[in-house]
Amino acid sequence: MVKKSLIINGIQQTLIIDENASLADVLRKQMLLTGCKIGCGIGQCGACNIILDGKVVRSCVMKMARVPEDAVIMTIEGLGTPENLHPLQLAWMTFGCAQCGFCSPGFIMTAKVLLENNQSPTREEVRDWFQKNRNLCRCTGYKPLIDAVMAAAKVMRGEIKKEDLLFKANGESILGTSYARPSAVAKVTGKWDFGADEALKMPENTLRLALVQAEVSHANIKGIDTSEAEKMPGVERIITYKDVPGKNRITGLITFPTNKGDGWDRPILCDEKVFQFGDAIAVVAADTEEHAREAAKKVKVDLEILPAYMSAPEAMAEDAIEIHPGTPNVYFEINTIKGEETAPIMEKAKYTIEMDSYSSRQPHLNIEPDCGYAYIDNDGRITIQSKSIGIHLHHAMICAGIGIEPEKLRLIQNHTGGTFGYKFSPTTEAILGVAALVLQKPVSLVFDMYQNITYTGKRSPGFMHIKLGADENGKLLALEGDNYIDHGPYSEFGDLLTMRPAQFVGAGYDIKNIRNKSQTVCTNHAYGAAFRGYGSPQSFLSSELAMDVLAEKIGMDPFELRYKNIYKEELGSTTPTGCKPDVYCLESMFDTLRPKYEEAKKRVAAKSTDQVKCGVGIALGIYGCGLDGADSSEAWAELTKDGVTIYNAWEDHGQGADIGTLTMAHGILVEAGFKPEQIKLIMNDTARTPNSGPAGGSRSNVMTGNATKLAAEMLLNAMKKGDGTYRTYDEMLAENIPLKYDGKWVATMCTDCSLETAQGNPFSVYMYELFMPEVSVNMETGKVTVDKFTTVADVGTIINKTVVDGQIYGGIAQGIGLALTEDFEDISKHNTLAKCGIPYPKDIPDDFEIIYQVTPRPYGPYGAAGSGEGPLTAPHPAILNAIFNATGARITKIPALPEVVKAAIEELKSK
Ligand code: MCN
Ligand code: FES
Ligand code: FES
Repeated sequence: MVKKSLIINGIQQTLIIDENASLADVLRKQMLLTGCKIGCGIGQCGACNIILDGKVVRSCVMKMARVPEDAVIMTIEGLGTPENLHPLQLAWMTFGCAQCGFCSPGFIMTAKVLLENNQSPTREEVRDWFQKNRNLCRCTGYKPLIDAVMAAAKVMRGEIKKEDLLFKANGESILGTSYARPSAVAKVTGKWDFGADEALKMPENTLRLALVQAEVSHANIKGIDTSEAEKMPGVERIITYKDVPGKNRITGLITFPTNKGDGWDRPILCDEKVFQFGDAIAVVAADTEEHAREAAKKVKVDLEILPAYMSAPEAMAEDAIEIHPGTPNVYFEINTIKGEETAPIMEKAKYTIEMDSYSSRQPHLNIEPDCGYAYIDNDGRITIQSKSIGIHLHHAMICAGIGIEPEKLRLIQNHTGGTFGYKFSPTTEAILGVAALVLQKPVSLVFDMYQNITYTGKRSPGFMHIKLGADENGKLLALEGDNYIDHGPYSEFGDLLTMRPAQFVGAGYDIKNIRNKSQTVCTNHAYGAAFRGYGSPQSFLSSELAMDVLAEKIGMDPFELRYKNIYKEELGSTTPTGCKPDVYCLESMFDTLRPKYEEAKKRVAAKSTDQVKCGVGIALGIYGCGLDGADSSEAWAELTKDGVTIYNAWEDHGQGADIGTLTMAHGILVEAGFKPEQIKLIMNDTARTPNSGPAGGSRSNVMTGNATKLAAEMLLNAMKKGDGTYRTYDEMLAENIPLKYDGKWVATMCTDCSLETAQGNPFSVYMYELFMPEVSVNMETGKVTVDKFTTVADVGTIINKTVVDGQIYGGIAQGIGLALTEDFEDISKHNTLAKCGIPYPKDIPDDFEIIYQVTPRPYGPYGAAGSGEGPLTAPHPAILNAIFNATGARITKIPALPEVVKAAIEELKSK
């Protein structure tokens, strides 16, 4: 230990520190300056960037020994206050840069140093600077961040006033505006505590947990020896499956009765078997995280290694044993049977094409590692706070496994630094619940990035086969498919996911006859979790590549082939599930894109050289807003002395549940003169908010939006007087009129898809998007760069413009990663953000054009659809189509890494 004097945020401080500790740890744990975030912990993400003696420093990898005496340190807490924001902080709010907000302090501090040294940077200089300082953002697609720095620079140069940056409501409705989200101020000032930050501030008797995790992918457990670990310093107790009071299973809540499993296949703590790498075998509770982690290393597990099936074909092999004895490895099948038998039609079709594609095990790569804590609240409830994006859903999934009465379990969502769907599955919730119950003390569990990557769910790979038949004019006649979804060892939502290819392969096109079979396969690779787009990226990879292959065979422009075949009202076009789409909006979207496409073709042709070939690609993507069938949501509105309080459980990944809720309610309440700041939000606590359903399937804007709007309407109606004016709070009380209203919205117009044919009307509202990337391919190295991205989106009425822009930029950025770099196949290699191929600022184009078409949706609140998943439906086949357009090499497996593209180019040359 040494004494060190530091000037932190303008104040001289004397600290006793361990010279081996990182600067980030000292700032966070000793100073509680939690605006400095820990993402990767190894210098890859910039979340911990602070300023030290005028330089940007990644504080997680800066040892205290290297921090000079009297160093001048500035963290986000020292920059601006909510009352007096720095121009960068204001600009971050204006441009919607703080989606989840986890990366915001690091970016803002990095940008501050740039602007101190160069008040007039170019956009490219800003991008270079962020790239150099390793700043990663998984939510925004980077462009808004560059916009924000450019705007802040203008303020600092005195060209615009700080006050002019932010949109102000002025008594009008904020619907469709850029009104900043309520959480923005806290996010840009570093005051928005995430789970790991709150865990540091818990009471002294809090026990810190560490997991003993499997390092093999499939094994029988013969014994667990905790004796040595129990003697380690600080250890309070080691918990194994024997201590779990309940069923020790997380139930996957089987969605469809034709599923051959029972859904009780995922242990909270492994008892008989290890099913995948990372599975939790025991939990160590100790006084500090370091002690818990050290002790965890001493737990000995006696294993009988079994063959590990790391992909669907391996698990389907004839000699493969059942991963869950008693349940076949292929445990669910769904067939789309639409129209006439396809085989005779294919035989007569003038043109047929047939192809396979493979959609990868994309990792979510949220910058905030998974974390949570639990305690027993004053009402005796086990209270679990985590990144859950389905608090009521998870309540039902873990309650019996922990072994408590439902009313004794309370789930609360913490501020969440991005999930992109992985938190549709419970992660640490049940373990935290068991630990709090067994230990009767508060507990916390914080993953590091390695754990976050290796032991959270992933996008399920899709092995997709497709055949298309068309007549002499290119009119589609029939589609056949045969698909396998590798869903890892746990069945939760595997059947639902497998329903998606049944609903979305070929979606967007008028195809009267379909035979498409999809099956779910249990494997020992990472368990399948929801991931933005949920089944649509696998589906559109198949059909949107196939459309290009067909266009090539016919000798038609891929744009024209699509245009000819898209849904048209006059043709009575129906979806693959045989129902009318909510709106027919694709034709006009293509009309809008056509001139842009023509320009792009000329542009890429002009740019192409022998060394670097350029191309343009097209794909369409569609996704439903909701869970299948009569999905529903609930929200409450209550009049208070100061305004209105809205209660709902619209969980916030970072997408903007707060601004969504506020705008939905304000759009109604503005009639009675309420200002946005008079609307208070109480969200995401099973003890205080109604069940609004999970924030997945891009359902919330439609479902919870409708419920919230309804609750506000009910309140407004109750407040309305005969003369058209509105009662005050006191008048309502005096007249004994209830103050609180319950808005319940049910998609009664929907039906489940038949389990025999997949025919039905599963979604009330869809979102539509066209993708047009322009790429350059280095013919030597195979490296692909996306130079420009144009997209036409129809998400209905826009509720908040900045939010939707951000969803689209961020979703497409993830699509670029999906297409070109991201993977989690090799567990021994794909275990850091960088090695998993996360895109850095320079991997995403700054030349990004979003064109909106607004087709109001009959069942959407104010006519709105959702927006979260649309941008990640089909950007990746569009990129592969652009690579083909550039080079003639057809890539059908993602990611299209340079070596893959290079090999395809070489193969082409050799033909
Ligand atoms: N919205 C809008 N106008 C529309 C449509 C949507 O303003 N016409 C806004 C909504 O108010 C909401 C956002 O767009 O703030 C997304 O709405 P919606 O599509 O209904 O999606 P959900 O709120 O249900 O959020 C979930 C969705 C999914 S499924 C994933 S996965 C996802 C996503 O949103 N993960 C995200 N976006 C994400 N964004 C961030 N930053 N981080 C994640 O983890
Ligand atoms: Fe420090 Fe990622 S670079 S947390
Ligand atoms: Fe950047 Fe979420 S806002 S990671």
